[in-house]
Amino acid sequence: MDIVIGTKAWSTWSLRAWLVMKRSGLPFTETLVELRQENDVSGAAIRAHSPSGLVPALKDGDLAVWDSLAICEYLAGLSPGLWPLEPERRALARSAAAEMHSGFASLRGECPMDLRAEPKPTPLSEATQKDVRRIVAVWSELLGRFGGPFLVGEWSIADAFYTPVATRFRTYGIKPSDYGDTGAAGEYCQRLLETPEFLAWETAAKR
Ligand SMILES: N[C@@H](CCC(=O)N[C@@H](CS)C(=O)NCC(=O)O)C(=O)O
Repeated sequence: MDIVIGTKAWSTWSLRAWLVMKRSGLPFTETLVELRQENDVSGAAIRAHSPSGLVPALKDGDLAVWDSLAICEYLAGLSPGLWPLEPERRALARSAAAEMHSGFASLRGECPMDLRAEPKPTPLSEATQKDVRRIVAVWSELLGRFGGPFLVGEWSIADAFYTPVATRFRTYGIKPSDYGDTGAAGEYCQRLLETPEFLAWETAAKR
């Protein structure tokens, strides 16, 4: 399998799928497309691999899967353990991942991931504060219900979906404790930034 990803410092959707690819334990290669090149150079390079013109895409023989959540679902079908087996945990992990996949537009627009940026506290709009409050509530609820260390216990696809959020919190100086956290969410946020898979991605992003 080959995973087509964008610039590691910026591409949050690539990061999510790549983390899951790594955790799957399946052998893979990666094709990196540098984003934001002029004259549609990036777009043309992506379209050569991805029918949507977006990264990530996963190529497996003549199959091209072109959306981060679909890639994760495909990998979960090939490798056990990426979603929890127990229906309750699985349903809540999927809910959390889906809410991230389709939501939090204000946070995503206002606080883009930049793994090369120096962390700096930044004032947030009302809409982004609302997104942050909701994310902290989701984390707190699931960590409280299942006891951690990850959202539904063991690491799952849901944690891949929130790893870029943890980088944004760090870069823009967003403290979960200012948004209703009583401790577990902040610790979880830090934990996401300390997994070996994320650290490997971050090192490559800074190179
Ligand atoms: N819903 C898609 C979103 C993918 C997406 O927006 N990817 C961005 C990069 S993170 C992209 O390819 N942008 C094209 C470009 O920057 O040229 C997914 O989950 O994979």
